[in-house]
Amino acid sequence: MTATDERSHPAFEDEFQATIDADQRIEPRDWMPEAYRKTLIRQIAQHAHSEIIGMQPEGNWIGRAPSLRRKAILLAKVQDEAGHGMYLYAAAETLGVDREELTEKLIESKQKYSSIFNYPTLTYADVGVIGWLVDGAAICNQVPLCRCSYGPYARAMVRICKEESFHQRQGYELLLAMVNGTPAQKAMVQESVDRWWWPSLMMFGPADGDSPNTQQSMAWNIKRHTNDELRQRFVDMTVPQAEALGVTLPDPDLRWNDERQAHDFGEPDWSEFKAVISGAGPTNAQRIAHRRRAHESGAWVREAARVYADKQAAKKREVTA
Ligand code: FAQ
Repeated sequence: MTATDERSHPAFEDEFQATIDADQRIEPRDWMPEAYRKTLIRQIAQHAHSEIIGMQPEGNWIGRAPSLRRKAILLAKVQDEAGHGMYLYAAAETLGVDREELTEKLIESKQKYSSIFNYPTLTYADVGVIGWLVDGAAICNQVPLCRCSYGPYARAMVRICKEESFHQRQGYELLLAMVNGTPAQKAMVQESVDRWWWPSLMMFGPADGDSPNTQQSMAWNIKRHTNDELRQRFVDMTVPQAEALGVTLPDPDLRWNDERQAHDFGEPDWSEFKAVISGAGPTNAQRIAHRRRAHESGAWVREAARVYADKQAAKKREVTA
């Protein structure tokens, strides 16, 4: 069945639902409910924007990396994030929007990006902690998205997740070097963990009871787990890693619960989360201003590419005329 097929709506809907029920993929050529398309555009655009804005906090340290090796690793990681943004914008474009339009919405603050990128990177330990915690949380959230019902998004996630694994490992390896370094380096790691722990937990989104989109997104097989399920998985995965590093996670309520076979942990400060996602976080204004400047200063490149493409098309027309 194609999007231009003239069969009646209920038939389209039945076929769509049968595809979802059979846990098969919806492809761009398939008919899909408008609300499904809109949900995907919202999530994929937010995800793409997060990758692009997410280049800024770590990009801040490229010129100050402590060695050539660290600089090469960091450069590669930040470039990967640009690549992830591109795959994701391309996936969104299969739903009938274009990248230019999405970028405009981002710089006009009409679309969101992840809350985590609205915190400053104050020390080099933040590079390691972002790799360990932020990429670790991203992996937890994104591995299930490789099984998302929308084909282009699911396929983009496969490659992205492979690269995120490298990102997480480079962060952990950097932290291992620092905690085995001088007492000042170890203290720097702990101070960074203290700042990033709670914002990392907030990456998974609001608690399930306050998440308006989860239920429908799960029914459509876009999301495969709830926000709280993934947050729990992240905590359980991270606690032994923190122990191996010799750092303390800043949560007095964090403890193993034998009955649940999982860790209990404290409640993130949801008022802070709400403030950050509504634009009042520590670096929201700076992040958007920087993105806007980059977009404006790239205008001539886009213009040149457009003129070149027009010239090529005109030449082709001359040849075939
Ligand atoms: N930040 O009903 P829900 C990365 C919004 S990539 C900002 O639960 P949903 C790689 C949500 O949009 C990180 N806003 O929503 C990297 C909704 O608002 P809306 C990005 C948030 O969509 C590492 C409202 O709250 N990852 O880190 C956040 O079902 C290092 C209600 O929430 C993705 O985007 C938040 N944390 O679940 C790059 C993964 N949480 O749109 C560089 C894909 C919620 O109705 C360096 N996305 N909101 O106005 C998802 O899995 C989902 O969209 C969730 C949110 C789980 C984020």
